[in-house]
Amino acid sequence: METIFAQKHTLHAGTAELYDGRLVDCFEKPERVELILKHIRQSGLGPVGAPEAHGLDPLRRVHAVDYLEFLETAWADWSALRGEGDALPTSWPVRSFSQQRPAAIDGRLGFYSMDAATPITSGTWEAALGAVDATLTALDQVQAGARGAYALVRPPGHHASRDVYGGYCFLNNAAIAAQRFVDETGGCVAILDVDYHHGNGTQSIFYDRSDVLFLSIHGDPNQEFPYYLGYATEQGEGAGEGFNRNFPLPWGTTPARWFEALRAAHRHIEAYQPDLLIVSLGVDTFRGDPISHFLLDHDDFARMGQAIAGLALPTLFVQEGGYAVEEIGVNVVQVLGAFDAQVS
Ligand code: Q9C
Ligand code: ZN
Repeated sequence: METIFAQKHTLHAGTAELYDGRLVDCFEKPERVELILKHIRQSGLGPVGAPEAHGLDPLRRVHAVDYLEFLETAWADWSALRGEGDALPTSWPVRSFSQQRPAAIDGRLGFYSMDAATPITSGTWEAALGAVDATLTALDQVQAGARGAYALVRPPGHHASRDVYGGYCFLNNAAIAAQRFVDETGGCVAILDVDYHHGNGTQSIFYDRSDVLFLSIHGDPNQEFPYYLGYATEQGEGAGEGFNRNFPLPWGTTPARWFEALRAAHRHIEAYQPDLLIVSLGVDTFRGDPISHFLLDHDDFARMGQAIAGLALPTLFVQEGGYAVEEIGVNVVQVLGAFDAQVS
C-alpha cells in the first residue's frame, strides 16, 4: 500500500517532557517516523507519496475554533515572554476552579491541555497541520478505491479532543479523517484504536454519535495514562449509546490476551458494517516499548495486520504512538505488509 509521509513533522521537536518526576528527553521524537520511513523503503511495502494541502475546514469540523486559534498563536505568545525554550503547562483548571479562559499564556496552556508531557515549540502548529494533510491525502486514496493506505505522521492525534491537547497530540488526525469521510460520503466509520494508550480524544469527539463507532484496546486507565478515561463502562451516550467500546487490559498483557480483545472488537465491527475502517496504529504495545507494559512481539504485529485485513473493509492506517525507536519500523511494516499480503 502507499504511504503518505509529511516531511514537515521535523518542525515539531520538543526538548523535554515531565516523566516520573523528572524532565527527560521527549519520547515522541522525529527519529520515530524517519526510521519507519527507512524501513518502509527497505522492505518495498509500496510507494511513498507527499501530502496535498486540505485547508483548515476539515479541522474546524472536529476542533473548536478558539482551540485552533490558541494552537496557532501559543508559541508566539509564549516565546515573546520566555524566549526559545518549549512551552509546557504547570497548572490546570481542575475541580472547584472557574472554567473561564485566562489571558496569560501560562493560564491558557493549562486551560487547553491535559499533561506536562506535550511541549509546544516554534513549529508545532505547522507540523500538526502537515500530519492532518497527510492523513487526509491517504484518506483520499482509500476513497478513490485503494484497499488500504497509511498516513505516516507525527505528532500523533488520538489523545487530542475537541479543545484539549496532550499525550503528545494536538490535532486528532484519525478523527478529522473520520469526520471528513462522513461529510463527503454520508457513510459510517469504525475507528479501531490499537495504540497502547486509550484514545480519549477520539472517544470524546464521537461519544454521542452513532455514525462513528470507536473501539480501543489499551492499558487499563486504573493503571495507565490517560487515567481518567478508557473504562469498559464507557459505551457512548444519547444517540451514541452502544457505539463506544473499550477493552482495558492490565500491565503484562500477553499476546494471547490482547488478541482475545481484538476478536471481541472484530465482532462489534462486523455487526456495525461500516463503510470505512480507520486504524489508530500505535505500536507501543511492543514488549520493548520504553513507556508501555504489554508484551506483543514482532510476529504479533503481522497477526494484527492479518486480522485487520480479515474485516474486508477499505482501511486507513494512521500512525499514533510507538517509542522503541529502533524497532517501530519493523513492527509497523509487519502490520501493513501482512495486511497487504492478505488482501492481494
Ligand atoms: N507514566 C501516545 O502514545 N505519558 N501518547 C504517560 C505515564 C504520556 C502517549 C506517563 C504518554 C502519551 C500517542
Ligand atoms: Zn500510545
